[in-house]
Amino acid sequence: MDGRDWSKFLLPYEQAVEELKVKFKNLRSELKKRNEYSPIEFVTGRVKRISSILDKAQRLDVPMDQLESGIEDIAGIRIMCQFVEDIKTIADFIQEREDMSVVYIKDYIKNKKESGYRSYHIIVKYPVQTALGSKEVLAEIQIRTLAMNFWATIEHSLNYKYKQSLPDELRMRLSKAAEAAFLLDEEMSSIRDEIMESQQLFEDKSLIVSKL
Ligand code: 0O2
Repeated sequence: MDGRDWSKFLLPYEQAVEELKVKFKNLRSELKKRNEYSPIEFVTGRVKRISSILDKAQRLDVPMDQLESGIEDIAGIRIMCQFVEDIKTIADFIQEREDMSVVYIKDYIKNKKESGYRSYHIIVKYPVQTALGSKEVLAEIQIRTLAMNFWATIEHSLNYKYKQSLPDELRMRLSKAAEAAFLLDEEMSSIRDEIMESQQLFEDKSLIVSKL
């Protein structure tokens, strides 16, 4: 594929990422407007870089003509939440939606990765309406707490710097940091009711002030 073919190949994935970001952001704002608790804190998304697609295809032995089915995270959405409990709520929302269908789940919370990585991945099929008609693409939705995201973001940038071969000392420290993030999530969950109540009070107060 030359540069022009690649940009055409990525078009439906770009569209899927844009649409899915809007849909999950809307879910958050709708729940807030309904005065309900939102399990979604914020949403990001990206289309995988061509070099990363090619690296992954090589690593997983995916032929060039099977990238669409063989690489599941070309379109990637990330949903951040406050509490571990919110992850299940978001996963249930996704299961029930009629505009996407769940293909399978990778639960790196029950089974954390060797690196210490924790996150809940849902691979979905999502139809986009393109100029050439309807096209179903795969997308990976990663759901994680703010603490999991903090750890993963830092580990990702360190891995990028050290080109996947982290010095042992750093690897050990990251493993300890992953444990600390896990404990932070546990601690926050144990005072979840208290935190949610105070956030609700704070939002009610902001609403009154904005109406004045
Ligand atoms: P980018 O730059 O966003 O494309 P495997 O590596 O085979 O064990 P696989 O199938 O590649 O697992 O993992 P999966 O579940 O498809 O998830 C891939 C994405 O999950 C990664 O994308 C990261 O966003 C995230 N991820 C998975 N493992 C780790 C980890 O140990 N540390 C961090 N920080 N993130 C991880 P890319 O391709 O890395 O990133």
